[in-house]
Amino acid sequence: MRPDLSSYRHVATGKVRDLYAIDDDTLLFVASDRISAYDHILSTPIPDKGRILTAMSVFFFDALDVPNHLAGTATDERIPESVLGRALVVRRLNMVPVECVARGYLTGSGLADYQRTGAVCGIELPGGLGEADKLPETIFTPATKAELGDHDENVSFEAVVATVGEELAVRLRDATLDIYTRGADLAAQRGILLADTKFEFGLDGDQLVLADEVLTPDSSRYWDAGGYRPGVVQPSFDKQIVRNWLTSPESGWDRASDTPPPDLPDEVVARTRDRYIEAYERISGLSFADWPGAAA
Ligand code: Q0N
Repeated sequence: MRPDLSSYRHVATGKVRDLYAIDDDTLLFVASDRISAYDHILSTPIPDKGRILTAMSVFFFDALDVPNHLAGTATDERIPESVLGRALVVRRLNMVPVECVARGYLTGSGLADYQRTGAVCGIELPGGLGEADKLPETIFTPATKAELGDHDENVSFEAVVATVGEELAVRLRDATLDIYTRGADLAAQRGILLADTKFEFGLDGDQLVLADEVLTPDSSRYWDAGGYRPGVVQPSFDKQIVRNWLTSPESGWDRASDTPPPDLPDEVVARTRDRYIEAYERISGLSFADWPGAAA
């Protein structure tokens, strides 16, 4: 008999994920079906998104050769039936307060910083780079949670050294670049580019442990390699259908306004769900139908 989710104390909430305490050493990490776009959490969930992203995280945790926070299988008996397939039992760690980002391509806040300063997180880049260009080498571009608002702030490697010390800063950078490279190689074999990605690490004593979700479309920018055209903003592999609809006259929504986005039409929901499944199945080579927790 699986426990009810209400038997666990809620310990942290993200925009689309939640953490519960199982015991002193163990947490339940739960991914929801919520989706964000243009800095809004949409009112319409994407059915199975939480299960698909959980399946992707588990695929990559298994494929990567680094210690991770998983402390049970996807069918662990401590997982409540109500969240089966979208929850994982994880080891409680001392989280390192650094968002560990690796970038292989220039876009988003990295491009904005480059255009302003010629550098990203203090790393000087060659001149003449533009939107979506591949970088000469993968760079470590750490960020910290902003004091106000929800946008992370890019910081220099020296700022990370000041926060966690040189030894740990170097381990974070090395692990981040290694894991990005492994993830990008796996995706590239399936025709998908990993533009950039964010990792969170924790410590278990002296051991550096990969935590949070890994290499999911929520923590990463995935682009279809077949449509890659440097110079313009690349369509997001997973969210482009939602973005296109929200910014079309059809939605009636003004992105610049303070109003929340409208409910998504069923067709946009269904096509977006299919994109998440396609991303999982293409990258992993596995079938989502085999993942636990499907409605009976
Ligand atoms: C932890 N966050 C930030 C889920 C994700 N293994 C762990 N041990 C201790 N703390 C954390 C983890 C993990 N992962 C990670 N906060 C606490 C991101 N959260 C926000 C809420 O939902």
